Amino acid sequence: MDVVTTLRGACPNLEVCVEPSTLASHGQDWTRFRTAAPAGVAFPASTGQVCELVSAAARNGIPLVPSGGRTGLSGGAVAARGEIVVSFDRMQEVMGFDPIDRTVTVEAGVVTATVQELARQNGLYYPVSFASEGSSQIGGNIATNAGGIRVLKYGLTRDRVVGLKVVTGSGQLLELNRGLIKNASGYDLRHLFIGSEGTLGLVVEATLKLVEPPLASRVLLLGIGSMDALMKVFDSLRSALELSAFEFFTDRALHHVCQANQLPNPFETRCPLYVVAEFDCPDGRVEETAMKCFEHCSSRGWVLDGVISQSDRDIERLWRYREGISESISHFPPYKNDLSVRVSVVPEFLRRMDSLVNEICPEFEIVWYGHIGDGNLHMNILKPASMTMSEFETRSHDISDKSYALTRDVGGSISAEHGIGLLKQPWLGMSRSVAEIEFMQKIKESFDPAGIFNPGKLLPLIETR
Ligand code: 2HG
Ligand code: ZN
Repeated sequence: MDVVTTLRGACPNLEVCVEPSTLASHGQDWTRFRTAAPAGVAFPASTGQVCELVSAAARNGIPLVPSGGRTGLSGGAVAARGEIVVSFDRMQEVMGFDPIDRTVTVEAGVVTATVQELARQNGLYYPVSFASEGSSQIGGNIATNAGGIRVLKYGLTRDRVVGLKVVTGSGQLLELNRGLIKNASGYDLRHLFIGSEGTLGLVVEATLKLVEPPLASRVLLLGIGSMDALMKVFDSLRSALELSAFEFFTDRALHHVCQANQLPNPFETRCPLYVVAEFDCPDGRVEETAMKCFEHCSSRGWVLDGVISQSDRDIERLWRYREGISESISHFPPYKNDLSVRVSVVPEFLRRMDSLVNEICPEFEIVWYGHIGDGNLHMNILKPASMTMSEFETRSHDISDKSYALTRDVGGSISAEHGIGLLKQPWLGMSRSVAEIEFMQKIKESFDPAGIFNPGKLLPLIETR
């Protein structure tokens, strides 16, 4: 019997769709290197239905691919091997807001921007923010421990999750931490699920901690001459101001974002590097400090040109130079790398990585941007128009072998915030030791004994059928 018929028989009330257009849309995320080929897409409408679905899948050895807003960039939500996709599109309820605890409890399918808006309506702030927040879902954010642009001040998704409900591989519901701030009662299983990329269980509900909103903020867009200068600017700004973001991009990135969005060049002269820095600016005194800092950096020759926002519209306009980059190059398509190193290592790492890629594939264009204040660099290698996808993928894999070895040698990670997923799986050993991977496998076995959750993602594929 095929898996869809088996599942429909075991869970008669569960919606399982086999429409070709739904299979194509829900079997894919934003990665463009695999073709979607799921057997069906399940749309559970409640936690109870998720439990039922998972126990039926475990009994029958049916692989499940959890799927949120499908904005991932590592293939974590790609179903290319006849799996059942589990969509949370019908689990989008806001369960509650607690003004004393300052938490919001939501089902896994609630969109990130909805949580931000809910916080705003209640005079609070949900600081996890990134370009795809308008469609990414909380369950997916938790599965990848999403970061984004304000990690510098507010931390990652992990730092916001105070409670979690997950369904494990036997269909059992676990309620983890229950919104507590302090809980010294043993292993904090919640943190195992955060960043587990859907390999240990399905997140069905989360309680998220909100924070006090910044009173007001300002954004600086700066043109900078070199990486060393950029690090000095970072140091000056963070000593003087309460920075909430410190992002960088190169001249090539600026070229693409301007072209795709018809944006004017921000300055008369082109600069090798650009920074978008946001800081809390509650009063004129802070603004004065920012101006002094800017003058100091300019007088040292670290900053070549710059502009400061004067209004909320300006803030939005300046952020577009950074936030629009990923989309502006998506049609090439790019071979994406989401690397992290200690901040102190960034200039040397960038130099070495640039010359390594140029040596192996001089014809490839590299576009760098990212959350440099956290040491998180997005290295995007663009496919030359004349090259086939399969040749591009092979050549990019050659680059990965060497670039990830370099990342390992400087003590970095091959994934900072996008996850290992399917695309980076062959190189997991570049960031994790053999012993670590063995422990990860044992942890997976204990939560998912039938091996049904996202097989082949993060950890190597073990055939179950
Ligand atoms: C960003 O920071 C996103 O813009 C996407 O994480 C990164 O496109 C990328 O490589
Ligand atoms: Zn990013």
